[in-house]
This record gives sequence, structure tokens and C-alpha cells, in this order.
Amino acid sequence: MRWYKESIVYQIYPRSFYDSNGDGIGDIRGIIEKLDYLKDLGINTVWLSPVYDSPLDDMGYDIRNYTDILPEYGTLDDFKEMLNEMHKRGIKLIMDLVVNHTSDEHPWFLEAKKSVNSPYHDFYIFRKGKKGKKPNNWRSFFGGSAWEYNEETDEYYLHLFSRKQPDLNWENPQVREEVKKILKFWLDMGVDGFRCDVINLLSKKEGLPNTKGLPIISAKGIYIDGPKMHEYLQELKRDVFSKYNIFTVGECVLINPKTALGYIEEGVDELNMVFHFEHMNADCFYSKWLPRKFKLRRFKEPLSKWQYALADKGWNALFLENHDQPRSVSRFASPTYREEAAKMLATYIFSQKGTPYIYQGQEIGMTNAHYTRIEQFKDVETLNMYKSLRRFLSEKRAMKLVKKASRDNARTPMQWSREKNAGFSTGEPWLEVNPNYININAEDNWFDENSVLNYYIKLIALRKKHSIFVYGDYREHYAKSNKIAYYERNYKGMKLLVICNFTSKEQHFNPIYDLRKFKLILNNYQEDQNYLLPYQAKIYLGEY
Ligand code: TEU
Ligand code: CA
Repeated sequence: MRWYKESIVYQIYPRSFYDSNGDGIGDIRGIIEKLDYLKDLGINTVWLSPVYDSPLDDMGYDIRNYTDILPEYGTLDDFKEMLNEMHKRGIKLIMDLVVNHTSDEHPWFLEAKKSVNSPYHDFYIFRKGKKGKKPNNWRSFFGGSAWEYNEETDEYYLHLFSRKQPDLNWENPQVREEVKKILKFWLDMGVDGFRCDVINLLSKKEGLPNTKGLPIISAKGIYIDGPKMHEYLQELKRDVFSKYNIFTVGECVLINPKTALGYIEEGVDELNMVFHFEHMNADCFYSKWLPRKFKLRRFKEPLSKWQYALADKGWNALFLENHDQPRSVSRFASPTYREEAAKMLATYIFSQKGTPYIYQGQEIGMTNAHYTRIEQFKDVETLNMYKSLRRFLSEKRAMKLVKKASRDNARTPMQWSREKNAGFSTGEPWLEVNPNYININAEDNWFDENSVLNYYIKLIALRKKHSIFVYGDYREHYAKSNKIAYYERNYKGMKLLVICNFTSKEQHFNPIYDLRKFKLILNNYQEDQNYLLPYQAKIYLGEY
């Protein structure tokens, strides 16, 4: 059974989820305490962002030891207990697999950088500079050159992310063997799969040629979806993945459906599904550092394109948020209608065909951070970009961009209750809590039957009850509208209609079908007129 199709995933960013011991840092025992909340929400899979031993330059996406837990998060025994408690509640666990790079404090790198004769030197990508210049023109995703000088060997090493995240050399079969050992370590413990970080960056084109054109975009075929991607993934599948009944989702930079199908098409199954980011450009040009006004068509078009392209061939991953993206209600809707919009956005995205991913706090409609000073931000990408931006922008303009785009928008502590620090921690939180927790928190949501949380609970329950949500095919209406989103799903003689208003005005439209023949199974308002109220969302089900 392809169980991943019936999964409803909840992403935990452990540092900001729940602190069990008052040190201001979320931890594994904190997760254990909140498992009943997740069970009540109705999710059946957790994706856990990294809890491995790490110096935290990139908050855990820089791993120092792949088979141990960072002490501030807990111990391996805590981890095993958490896994067991999840399984008892029917919740599966997928881990974050970060193997494009390690931390520069990983023992392999510490050895590798000492000498060209070190057995670990070839675990990484070292190159001589060219006449005092960097080996090539590649740029880091976090700004600046992707090369850092290493004095001991008089070479540069490649880091597509921070300089504390040296890229592994996947050409080296020993690296691949080590990765397989790591995978087996966790899978044999009972972990149910992996979210594979920047997986389509593993293969770098031979000779590491310069990119020509816009940075990153022009890296397709060079270090994005490079020449040996299939070889590497096939090897992992053959030696590890195929031996377990697991779930894999690849995070893919700049991917299109055709390339994605190369990895995920049923029968190929190198990965079960991928995350693409095309709809994240609905309010920016290619990168969130180049913002523009949100436009519904720019949101719907890529999502529909993926729905049609994958249809019966592959499987979609559906998401609005993660730990790298600002909060969806802050980006895609008006703050006046925060609750209506949070429910509407959930209806729109999670009723499509694919596996839904809810990022912690999204289910209560959490918003972007309130920060006004750069000192309040902790994320390495944010701080690097701020420094670069300050070279040509005033402090005020640079801050405006940072406020909009920072990854810390998603990383403020989970808002549990009206208690001090939002009930996240009794100590000083590692990252400031958003003061709007007085109005936005899980406890109040729980007791308010019209809350965002209770809407998510209903939506998830419907998905479990009607298999049309999972298996129905997808057909879009009003594709060109910048105001409403409307699509239908069809399955075994049933039809589902999903109709959403993305504006703060009433919208009149022709419903296409005779709605009297359908049952309204979900509505984010009490009222039900023959037009749409601001940010209204409705789902109808009927026989057809
Ligand atoms: O993110 C990959 C990625 O493409 C990022 O550059 C992303 O575009 C950026 O964070 C958006 O601001 C993954 C992880 O999700 C991220 O947290 C890590 O920092 C990154 O890989 C490196 O491991
Ligand atoms: Ca703690």
C-alpha cells in the first residue's frame, strides 16, 4: 500500500514547539507532552525537523553527528520513547535527512580540511583557487560566494549554504555508504521515513563549470538536478529504501513537474513525492527577497499545473508553510480577516490531490513575527542577507525586507496558551514569542468551536471519511480569476466542489452545477448565501 497517500503530516520545528524543562528551548520531552494534541488534531504523520547533534549555525540543518541527539533536545532514549509514544497513537514519524552537506564541525570535515592526504579529504568538494580567485562563480543560497578558503591545504571548499555547511562529495562511493548506514540506523529503530533536505542538489556537474546567467536559476543541470541524481537515488532505493515500508519526500529547489516525475513517477519511485516552491512566488519574483503584491493567479497557476501534470502518474505534496517560509495568513490574505483567511487557505490547498503538510502553528492561524530590530532575529540566512542588503539599502528599507521575508517569521515559539511566553516555556524563550499569543493560542482555539483549530479538525476528519479527498481527480474552474479559486474532484460517481474567495469583498459567481443537488459539508462562515462572503470557503459533496 502506498500509505503516504493517506498521510496527513504535521511538521514540528523542535526548537520552537514546546519546552519541557524551562531552558527556553523546545525539546523531545516537550513533543511527547503534546502528542495528544496532535492526535486530537487528527494528523497521522509527523515530520520532525533536525534534532541531531549540531552547532546550530543553521538551527540543526548543519549536522555534527547523524546518529546522536543534541543534548538540549534530549537523549536517544528520549527519542525512542517519543517514537514509541507516537506509534501507540497511530502517528508515524519521518525524520529530516540532511546529506547534501554536514556541519564544518563534523569529524569527517575536521579531518578532511587538515591535509589533502586525509582519507576524508575526498568526502568534501575542495578545489584550488584560480589565480588567487575562487574556483568558480557559484553563489551560496544564503548570499555571497559558495566557496570558503581553507588555509591548511591552500584550497577552497564548496558550501551551497552557510560556510559552516560544507557540501559532501557524492561522487565518492564511501560518502554514499556512510549515508546508507545513517539511514539504516534510524530505519532499524522504527522511524517511518525521511524528508530529504535539498535532495536535488546532491549531484554536481563534472568540472564544476561556471553558471551562466542569473545566479541559482542558471544552475539547473550544473548543481540543481545534476547529471548523477538518478544514479544516487536509485542506489539509495536499491540498498535501503526498498527494504522498508517507508515514506520519502524530497525537498527540491527550482523543480518543474517533468523533472519531478523523473524522481517520483509510480514505477520509478526514487522518492514518493517532492516539495516544489512554485506557488511561493505568488508574492515575489523567484525569491522572497524580491517581493511583489500577492496575485491569486500566480498562486493557482503553478498548483494547477502540478495537479494536472502529476494526475495519475505521481503524487503531490501540499503545503502553505514550513520553517523557511513566512506565515501564510500574513502573506496571502488581509489581516482584517485572519481567521476566515486561515480557514480558507487550508480549504483551498488541502482539498487538492496530494498529501497535506501542516506546519506547527498554522492550524491556529499564527502570523509573522512582530520584530522591529535586527537583533531580534536569529536565523543565519536573515542575518547574512541583512548584511548584504545594507550595502545598498538604508536600514529602514533593509529591515522592511527582512520583516517580510525572514525565516524567523515561522520560527517564533508555538503559541499554546494565554500564560506567560504563550505557555511555550517557563524560561526565557530562545527566540521572542509573538505578543499576539493573547489572542492567538491553541488553548483558546480548542474551546472555541468556530476557531481555526476546530476548522482544521473538521477538514482533517472529512478527509479521513471521504476517500474522494485523497483519490479524486482534479479539475479547475475559473482558472483565470484573480478573486476566486474553484475546482472539483471526482471519484467513483461522487463529485466534490471546492470554492474559495481570496478577497475581502463579496464575490458573485456562476456555480456551474446545481448546488441544490449537493450537500454543503464545510463552510468557514455560519451564513450560506448564493454568493461568497470575504475569504469564504465552501466544500460541497454530491453524487454525479
Ligand atoms: O532549505 C533549502 C532551500 O532551498 C533554502 O535555500 C530555502 O530556499 C531558503 O531557506 C528560503 O529562505 C533547506 C532547509 O529547509 C533549510 O532550513 C536549510 O537552511 C537548507 O535546506 C540547508 O540545509
Ligand atoms: Ca528545553
